[in-house]
Amino acid sequence: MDNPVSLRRDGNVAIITVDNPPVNALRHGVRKGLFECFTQARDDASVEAIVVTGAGRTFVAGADITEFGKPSQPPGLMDVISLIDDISKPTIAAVHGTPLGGGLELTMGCHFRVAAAGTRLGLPEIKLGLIPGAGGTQRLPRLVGVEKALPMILSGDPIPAKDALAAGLVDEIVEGDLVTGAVAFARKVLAEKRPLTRVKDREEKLKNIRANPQKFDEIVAQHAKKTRGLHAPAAAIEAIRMTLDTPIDEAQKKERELFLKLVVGDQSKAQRHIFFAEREAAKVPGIGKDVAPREIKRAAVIGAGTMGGGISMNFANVGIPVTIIENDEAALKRGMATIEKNYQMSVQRGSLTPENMGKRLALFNPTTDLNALKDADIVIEAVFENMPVKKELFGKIEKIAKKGAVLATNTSYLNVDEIAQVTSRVPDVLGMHFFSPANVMKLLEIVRGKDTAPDVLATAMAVGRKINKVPVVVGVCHGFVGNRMLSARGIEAEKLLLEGALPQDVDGALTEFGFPMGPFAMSDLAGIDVGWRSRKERGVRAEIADTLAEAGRFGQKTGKGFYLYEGRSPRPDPEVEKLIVDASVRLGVTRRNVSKEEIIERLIYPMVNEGARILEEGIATRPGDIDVVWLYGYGFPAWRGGPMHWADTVGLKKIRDRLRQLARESGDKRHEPAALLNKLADEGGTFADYARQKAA
Ligand code: 3H9
Repeated sequence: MDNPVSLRRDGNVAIITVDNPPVNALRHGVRKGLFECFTQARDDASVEAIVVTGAGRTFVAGADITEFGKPSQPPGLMDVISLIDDISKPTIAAVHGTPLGGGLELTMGCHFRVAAAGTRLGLPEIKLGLIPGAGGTQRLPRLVGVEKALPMILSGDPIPAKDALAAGLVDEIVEGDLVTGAVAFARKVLAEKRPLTRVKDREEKLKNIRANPQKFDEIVAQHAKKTRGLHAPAAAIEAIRMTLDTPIDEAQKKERELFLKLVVGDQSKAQRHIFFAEREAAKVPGIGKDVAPREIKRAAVIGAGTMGGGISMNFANVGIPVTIIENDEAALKRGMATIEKNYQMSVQRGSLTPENMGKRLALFNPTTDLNALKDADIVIEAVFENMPVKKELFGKIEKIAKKGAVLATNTSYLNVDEIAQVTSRVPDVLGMHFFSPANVMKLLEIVRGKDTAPDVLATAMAVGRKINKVPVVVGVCHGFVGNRMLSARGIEAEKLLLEGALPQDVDGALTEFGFPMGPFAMSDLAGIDVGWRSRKERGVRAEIADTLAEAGRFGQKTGKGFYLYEGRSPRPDPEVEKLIVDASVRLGVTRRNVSKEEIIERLIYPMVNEGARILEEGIATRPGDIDVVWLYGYGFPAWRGGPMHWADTVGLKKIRDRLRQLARESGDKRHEPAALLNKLADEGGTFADYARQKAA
C-alpha cells in the first residue's frame, strides 16, 4: 500500500511523518497523504497542535523532479499549504537534513519551524531553471526580509540552521531528538498562548523596503550577476518584486504562472537533465554496492607543477594528508609557493580562515624523495605529458608503493593501459584526469583501463566524491571524452579562421551561445605552446596557432597570443588579423563572411558526431555522461544541457544532414556521420531515446 505519510499522537500533539525515501520528495502520494493527515488533525478536537516531520536522512527535499512535465495530479503543493494556512491550531515543522524547495515552502506554510543542528535550508529551484512555485518567493521575504531572501533564491544555495535562526527562518534549533524537541516546543507555544501569525500575514520585515522601493534594484544589482541568457533569475526577481506591492494571494498566483512557464521551457528541461545525468554518472555498470572501495587515508602526488599542485590541494582541503614530490628543490619550492598563494587568495576573499589555511598547509609533506610515496594509499602521477617519462616513472612507483595502493595517472591523452603494462600490478592502475585549475574545476574523468580492478574503480569514484569533484568514468582512447571532443572543435575553429572568421568572431559566437570563453581565448589562457609542442610530436600542424607560437606568441603568459593582453582582458590584434589573412592567401583559401550560425554548427556538430562515436565505442557509458563532462570540464552552458542533450533539441536529422554536407564539401572524412548518429537520425530518435533503450 502506498502510504508515505502517517499520523500518530503524542498526547494532545499530532505528529505527521513523511516517509518517502530517499529524500521525501513531494510526489503525488505524499501531497495526498499530507492533505489527508492535516485534515484529520485539524478536525480532531483532541489534537491541540500539529508537528510535521520527515523520516530518514532528511525532511522533504522538494517537489519530485521526475513529475515535472507530466500532467499534475491534485492536490498540488499549494493546496496542501493553503490547507495548513487555515488551521487555527499551532502548526510546527520539525526539519533536519536538507529541507529544500517545495520542502521549505511546506515549512513556511506552518506557524513555526524548529530545526536539528546541521540542517541546511534553501530554495534551490534556480539550479533547475525554475523559481519556487508554491509561495517561496513571497514567504521567504516575509520571514527573513528581501535583503536575505533575494540572494538565497538567486543563488539557490542553502543556509545552515544557525544562520536560518539568526535570520528568522527558524524559531529554534533542537539539540537531541528532533521530534521530542518539536513536541516540547508545541507544548510551550500552547502554554504561553503564543499568537499564531501566519507567515503570509507577516509584513514586519517588508516595511523597510516598501518604504524605500528603490532599494530593491540596489539589492538586485548586487546579486544578479551571472544571469546572461537565463530565464529563471529574471522570473525570480519579478516574483520577489511583488512583495513590495502585490497582495500575497495574487502574487502567489502570478508566481505559479511564472513557474509553470519555466517548467515547460527548454532551459529548465536541460538543467533537470543535468541534475539526473550527474547522479546517473555516479553509477558504473558492473560496480554494484557490493564492491567496497579501498580505504584512503594518505595520498601522494608526483609533480608540483600547476596540475600536481592543484590536485594535492584537493586532498588537503578535505583533511587528507598529501605527500607532494618533485625532482628538485627549486621546483618543489615554486610549487609550494603557488599552493600557498592560492590559499592566501581564498583568505583574502574571505572563503577561508587563516587558521584553516594553516591546517591545510600542515597536511602537505613536500619532498624530493620518491620513496616518500611508500605510505600513500593512492598515488597520482602528474608529471610531463610524455609516454616514455610516464612509463619510467610508473616502473619506479610500483617498486615503492605499498601493496594495494591505487596508482593513478593524470594523463590527459595517453594510453592508460600502456602505462599500466610497465607495472606488475595492472589492476591497481587507472587514470584520474583532473581539469585545470585542478583545485577549482569540478570534473574528474576516471579512466578505466582494460584490466582495472572493480574496487580500484570504486575507490577512485569515492575519492572523487570525497574531494568534491563530479567523477565520470570513461574508457581508454586518445583524449578520452572531453579532450577528444575538444580536438574535433579545435580543428574546425582553425579552419573557420582560414575561411574568413577572426578569433573574436568565433569566440564571440560561443560566448553568446553560453560558454564562458571561446576556443581562442581558452588557448591563450592554457598557452598556445602546449598544443604546438604536442602537435610537433605527432607531426601535425595547425597553421595559425603554430605560426603564432613560432612568433613567440604563447598567449596570456607572453601578453600576446590570438589576442593582445593588458592584464587578463583580451583585445583583438590587427597583427593577428594580418597573419590570418596572409595564411588564407598562402593556402589559397578565398575568405568570405562566416555567420554566427555557421560558427556554432561548424564547432558543435562535429563534437556531437565525435560524442556519438564515443558512445558507439563504449568510451562513455551514456550520452548524459558526455554532457556532464562538458558542463563541468569545459563550461558548456548548463541551461543547454550539454552537447548531446542540446543535439536532441536541435534535431539529430538536421545535424546529420549538415555533417554530410560538410563532409562532401570539405572532403574531410571526420565529418562523415557516426553510425549511431545515422541510425538515430533515420529513426527520428534522440540520444535520450538511446540512453533509455540502453538502460532498459
Ligand atoms: C521544487 O521543489 C519546486 C517547488 O518550488 C514548487 C512545486 C510546486 N525529486 O543527490 P542524491 C533523488 S523543485 C526526485 O544522490 P545526496 C536523486 O535523483 C525541487 N528525486 O543524494 C537520487 O536518486 P538515485 C527543489 C530526487 O544526499 C536520490 O534522490 N529541490 C530529488 O547527495 C539521492 O539524491 C531540489 O532541487 C527530487 N527533488 O543529496 C533538491 N532530490 O539514487 C534536489 C533527489 O536514483 N536534490 N532525488 O540517483 C538535491 O539537491 C540532493 O538530492 C539532496 C541530497 C541535497 C536533497
